[in-house]
Amino acid sequence: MLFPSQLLSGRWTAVLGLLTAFSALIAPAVSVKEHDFKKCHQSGFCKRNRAFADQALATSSWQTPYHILPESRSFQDGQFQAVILKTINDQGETVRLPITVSFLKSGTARVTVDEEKRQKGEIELRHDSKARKERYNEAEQWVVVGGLDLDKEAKLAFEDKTQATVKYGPSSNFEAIIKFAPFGIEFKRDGATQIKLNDRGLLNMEHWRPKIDKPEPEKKEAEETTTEEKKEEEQPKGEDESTWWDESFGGNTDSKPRGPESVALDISFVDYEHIFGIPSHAGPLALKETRGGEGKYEEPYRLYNADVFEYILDSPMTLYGAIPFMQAHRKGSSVGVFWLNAAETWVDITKAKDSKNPLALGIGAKTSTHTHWVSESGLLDVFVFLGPTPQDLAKTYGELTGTTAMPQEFALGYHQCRWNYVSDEDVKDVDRKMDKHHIPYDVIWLDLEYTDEKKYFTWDSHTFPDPIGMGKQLDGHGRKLVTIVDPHIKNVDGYSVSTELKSKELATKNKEGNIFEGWCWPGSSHWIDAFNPAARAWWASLFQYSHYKGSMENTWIWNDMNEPSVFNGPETTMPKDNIHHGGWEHRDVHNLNGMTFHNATHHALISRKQGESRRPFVLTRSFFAGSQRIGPMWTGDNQAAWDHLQASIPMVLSQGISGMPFSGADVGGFFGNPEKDLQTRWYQAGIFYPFFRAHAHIDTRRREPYLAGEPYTSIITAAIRLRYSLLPSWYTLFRKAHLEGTPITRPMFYTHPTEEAGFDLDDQFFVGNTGLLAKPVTEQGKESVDIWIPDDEVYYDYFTYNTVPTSKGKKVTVDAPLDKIPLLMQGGHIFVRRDIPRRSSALMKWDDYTLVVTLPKDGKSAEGELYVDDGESFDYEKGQYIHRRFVLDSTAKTITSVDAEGRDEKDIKPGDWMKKMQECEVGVDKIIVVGAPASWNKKEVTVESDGKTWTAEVEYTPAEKGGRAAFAVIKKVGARIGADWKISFA
Ligand code: NBV
Repeated sequence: MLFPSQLLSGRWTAVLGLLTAFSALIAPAVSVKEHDFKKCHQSGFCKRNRAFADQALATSSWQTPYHILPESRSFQDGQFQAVILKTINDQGETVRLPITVSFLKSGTARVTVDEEKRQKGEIELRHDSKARKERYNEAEQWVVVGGLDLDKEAKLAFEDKTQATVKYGPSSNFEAIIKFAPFGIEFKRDGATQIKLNDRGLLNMEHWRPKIDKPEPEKKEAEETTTEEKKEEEQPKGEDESTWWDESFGGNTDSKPRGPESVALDISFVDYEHIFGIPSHAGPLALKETRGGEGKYEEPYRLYNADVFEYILDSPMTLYGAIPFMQAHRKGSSVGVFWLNAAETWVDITKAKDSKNPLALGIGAKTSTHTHWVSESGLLDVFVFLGPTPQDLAKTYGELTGTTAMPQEFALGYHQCRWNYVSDEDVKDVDRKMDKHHIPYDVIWLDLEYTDEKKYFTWDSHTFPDPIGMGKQLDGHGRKLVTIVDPHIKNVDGYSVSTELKSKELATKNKEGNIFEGWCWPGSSHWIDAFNPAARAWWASLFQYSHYKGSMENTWIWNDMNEPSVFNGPETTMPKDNIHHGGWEHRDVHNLNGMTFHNATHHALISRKQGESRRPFVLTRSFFAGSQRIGPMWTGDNQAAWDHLQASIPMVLSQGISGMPFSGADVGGFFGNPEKDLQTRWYQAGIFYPFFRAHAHIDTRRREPYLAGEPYTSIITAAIRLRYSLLPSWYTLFRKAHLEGTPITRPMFYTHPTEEAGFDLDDQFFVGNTGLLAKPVTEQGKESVDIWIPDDEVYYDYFTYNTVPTSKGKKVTVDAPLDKIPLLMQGGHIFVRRDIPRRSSALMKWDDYTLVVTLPKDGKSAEGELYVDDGESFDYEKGQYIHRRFVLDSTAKTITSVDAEGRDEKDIKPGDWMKKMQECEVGVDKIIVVGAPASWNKKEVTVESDGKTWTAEVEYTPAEKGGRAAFAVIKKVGARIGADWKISFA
């Protein structure tokens, strides 16, 4: 039988590829062609599992066909093992599914279920497939970096033939009740049920079975039936086999050599109404229900990394990256799950009032959320986190999958990008103009067109004849260049990268085991298989300065299209029956693909030159759980529209609570030309994205900030400068994210987990623990915003020091004309700035600091911290950093700075950077105390540090009635930032 894809001759595939690429360039469409991407009913396994769920939920006597064989169970060293039997027919035939429940020291529990037959390779593959027989069991190797130590203290508290109860976790207050028949697991914390697995009986592991060929149905003459129509007709009475053995979509056929193998499970969050996570989707932070109804989605959330051209908003459609981590939250409690599976995955969400007492008719009943997870293949591997705080979840999930890589400091500056800066002269001109207009920036980016015909590692010699000259000019002000390098390699003779990729056999293969060929920007292309260690080593060699001519120490990389995007592939990606290193089908690893490529580039940059050891910078479009260890992501091809600006905020917040906070959206919008007010407002929001980059499509008008004209250019410049002045605080927050897995911009439910009115808010956020509360304007013509106040603390306006008339749980209206960013300071904090505007972050390296102290309502104390290191090397791993803790104590009448980790400066052998910090006496220039009481109305304060005592001048400005708070400025403090110091204001 010929599949449609085989019917297309090479020439036609080429034309098709070109057409797709071309239409991508010129298409004026406003939104994605939704029909290019599957809906659940077009994805065989999703449809089957939804149907299975429908049947189960409609049958009152429904019993899951899975039970644990009691005599197979064992419990040792924090691990419960047994065999689940799945009854597969009326004759009582069963298949064996080994289950392991691991209780980890971190308090996390892990449930893994495999299929014995596939595990042992006792299955037959169809179509002479070269694929592996097992269920994919290597996701862990890519994703999990720690936290797997077993909790040997976990105790089997009870067991009989029907169930086993294990007590585990901190002070043994967690409990897992493993029920044997029907199979299910209930997780409790302090005696109360939090999470239930298979409570609704939707567990479904499609076991292996041989294909039984049925006689061909009689052909209707004269009528041409399409493959899809044929499938519908073939519908059997019992199970829907129509997509078991092959499946077509959009003219591509997936050969499915292993037959049906999906894995599905229902996970219920008992008494939890708010659910967050599973990015990336363009929708609200709090996930919606997906089974239809007003204001709800009809489709499950989909996780299948894809190049979704002109994506739509408020949709559960898949996007470029996937993190299958979900968090449930209710007043004072957070729990979560992590579904470790890299295959195509769908998640249905419904909410229901559960009444423990059926006679209560729902009165007093609490809402629970029921989720249904379905993946196409692989193991069932789910981690259960019992919290109880959002911080606990961030920590335990971070222990497993890793935390944000500590970025170089420049990466937190402003990135100037467009598709494309057309020549090296153009780049140099933009660089000069940014300086002329006093607009700070750190990085300028080159998109596709810098290459010679999209051959990465080459330069177009007409337009970029002197990349080194260009790089040097940028370096003159400490600036960097980022070039795009994608995973598709042009299939052309005479291009050494392509020749080597082929001769060394390092590319992804097609189902026949030959090199896979598809279409992307360069035309006919091959894809590096970054799952292969040899491919990664080779990839690294390509980035050596001696090979990547024209790159230099300040060149960094952007990985785009790594979902991977294949123009003529199914759903614009790779065929699922392609084969990767180790014989794994693409279907098994699809969502990991982008991360493996990102990872390969990251390692390539570490080893560019012997002896050079700097933290790499690689931006990725596609990502998976664990990508945070490598570098930032951005939200892809958004549009220059107000609703896209709005959508960017929940998207970035969602990344943050899902362990990958280093994220941002294209400032200004990728497609289209933003009006000046939109562009301005976008910058005012963009300065709060952890990754702050402006970008634009090739067809858009030039829009560097200095082109906006007045008043826009000045307003944008002020916003960018605000970002730069706060860089010390941003960097400190990245350090926290690196150590503790914490989000950088934080939604209200995270910072105020007991304030229910804040759980649905996703348009305002705190900047880490600085106390800065921002609510960017995202609506056209809006000149004020209503900020919801989560607590009883005092709030000051960032710019005017006005005390904002707030009250807990109420909204306060804050004026926000175009030149004003709605930004409040919560009382009780000390945050750090550098106030001298410079051209780039590198030029601020030796500048003094400003401390801003916001007195709390009770006037008693304020606290904050600063982390600083050389901003580029790995020396911080050897203790070469300064980490201070600042405290204002009104009773003692002091402001102090001590080492936040109790280290003594004298005990740290200073390296070059620390020496220079000491020699240059980089110190505290001024301290602004906002809300300072009248007792601050004095001429001077005493400063003690480094064994000396001196005085510093104080300027006090009294409060204005009903408006500005009083504030004091301690001038020329003069204490070194790395030293202990004490200011007495008695
Ligand atoms: O490389 C060109 C673009 C890039 O500018 C954009 O940021 C990516 O998301 N790329 C996608 C490919 C084509 C987009 C139409």
